[in-house]
Amino acid sequence: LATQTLPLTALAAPITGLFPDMPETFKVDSSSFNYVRRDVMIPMRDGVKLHTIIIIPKGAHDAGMLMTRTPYSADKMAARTSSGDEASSLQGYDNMPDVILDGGYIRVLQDVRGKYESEGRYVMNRPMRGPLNATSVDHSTDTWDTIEWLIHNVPESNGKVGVIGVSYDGYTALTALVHPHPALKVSVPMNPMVDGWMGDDWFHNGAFREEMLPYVYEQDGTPKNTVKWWASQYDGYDLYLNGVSAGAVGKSRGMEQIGFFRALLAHPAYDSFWQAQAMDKILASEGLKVPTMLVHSLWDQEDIYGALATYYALHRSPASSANLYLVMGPWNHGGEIKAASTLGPVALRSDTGYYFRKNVLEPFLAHYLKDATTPLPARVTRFRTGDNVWETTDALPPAACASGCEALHFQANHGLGFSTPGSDASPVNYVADPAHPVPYIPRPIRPKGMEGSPWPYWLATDQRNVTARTDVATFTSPVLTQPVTLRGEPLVHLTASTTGTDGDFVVKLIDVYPDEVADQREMGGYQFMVSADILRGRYRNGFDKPEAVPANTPQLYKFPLPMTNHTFLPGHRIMVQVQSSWFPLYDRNPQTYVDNIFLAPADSYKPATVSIDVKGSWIEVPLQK
Ligand code: PG9
Repeated sequence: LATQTLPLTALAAPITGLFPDMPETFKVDSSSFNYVRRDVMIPMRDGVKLHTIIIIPKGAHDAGMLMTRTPYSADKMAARTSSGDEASSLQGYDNMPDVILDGGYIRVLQDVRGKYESEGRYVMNRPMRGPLNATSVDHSTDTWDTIEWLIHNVPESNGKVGVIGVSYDGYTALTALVHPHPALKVSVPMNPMVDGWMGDDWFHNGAFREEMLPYVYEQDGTPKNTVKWWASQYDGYDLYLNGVSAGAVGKSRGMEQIGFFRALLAHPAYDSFWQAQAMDKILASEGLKVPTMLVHSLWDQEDIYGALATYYALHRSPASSANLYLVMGPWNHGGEIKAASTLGPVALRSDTGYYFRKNVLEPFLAHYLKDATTPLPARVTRFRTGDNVWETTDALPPAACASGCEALHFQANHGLGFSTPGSDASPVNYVADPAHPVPYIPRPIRPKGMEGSPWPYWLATDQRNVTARTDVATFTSPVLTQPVTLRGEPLVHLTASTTGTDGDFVVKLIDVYPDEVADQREMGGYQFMVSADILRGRYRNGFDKPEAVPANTPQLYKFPLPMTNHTFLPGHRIMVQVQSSWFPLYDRNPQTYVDNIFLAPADSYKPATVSIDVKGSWIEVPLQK
């Protein structure tokens, strides 16, 4: 009450009693800290200033700079300053304190334009300047302008900059490679978002990842994610089922206000909007001029497509491949920067995250940012699951089983094997009912970011939770007597008909553990998915040209599955499952052809009988002989 009557000038004067209390700005006394933190606003070429945090080990000189550009708050990434020790200030998302501290790097964290403390307007995936972006700025110019500022304003540095980051921040590490600044010496895109339509965050082969709606809502609704998604049901299965289509769910929450949501609805197919912003295509035409280590997680639940698509796109050119390195490990999204001796319940027998950081990433960064005499790692370093070993090689096998693969045939009586099926192999049928879609994880479904969500490791979920469903077709090999190693991208050749006029096909390659596993009893009979994906049937003849499926007419559904590097051990069995929904991660296909599934009316969702031609279906697998 007293405050209301005091004149403002009185605030500065010493007053006894309750007032004044809180200082207008509290200054942290950091003189005893072992690092110096600078918060700066770096001007870009169009005048917009980007908030940048620079963390410098005390006494540093001639140090390399390691930068991450992020839409997830630079402040949060450097938030844990409670101990005055630099290790503590680098605990946030995307930091690898061991690599950064042991390397003595200057850490640079920047809010991308329009997010958190940076000026400007945010665009979800801001396309590069060109047909989709008529402005003078994009992530590549913002990176260039930032590096230009850093090399002139951080006297403790040696003028060499590396960019590094996971996911969105891996995407910004890729955009830095377009017309790169000469001081950019190295880039490490980890699990980067590369092509949102083909197989990363927004769609997979045309099926929309409906559970990304909350991410779009929060990330693109306000600069600081202050407006939070609201759930109308605890179980995501009910929420999205009641909402009918993904478009209707978004509209019910006012998402038409968000430009990116409108763009999703306007571009359900792989048209020029998606093609022109795919970073693998952009970099293939740009050429790779900066040494780059792509990091891929074999169980990446968010961006399983991008790193390898970029690898294959660049590897074709000798000039680009001279700068190209790849690591693939047994990780989920971002698992490589954490302790990783397990993948969900699957034991890996050693800390694979630490191994990667110490033996592969550290020397790579040191070579380019500190000391060129540090030996470089192999061109490709990869982990093989099953027998759990690291291996190195010069190059990956050809993409999508382009050569050297063998057919793993569907067989009679739900069998699976390398010999061609006998004439007794009759079709396998199931009824796919959009009113009861197959859940991708056990219900209640707690999606990404929600308390208790199994999202980070869902790709390693035990598939027994759906095997008994009558709308999941299962084919299983006899018990293996020899190890079977698959190394590459399997290619599905599924021949099936449907009574509907559209439909989705999910194909899963599964390692079935023996009935009993002596040293890990809970793994007895576990059905461990090693590679799986979905194809929206309307795109079977071209991703840019949706076509109705002719009812009751066998069609070929041919599509690659994600990279695998796995040994099925003796005593295990190989299993393939086919189903027509993976809900609510992917929106439901109404199974009646409509122009735009985002807007499918409730009465278009109809059950359909799917008939798999067993004799005409197999998976080409990259079998190591
Ligand atoms: N996978 C997340 C993402 C990247 C790009 C666009 C949308 C989402 C991420 O983890 O950053």
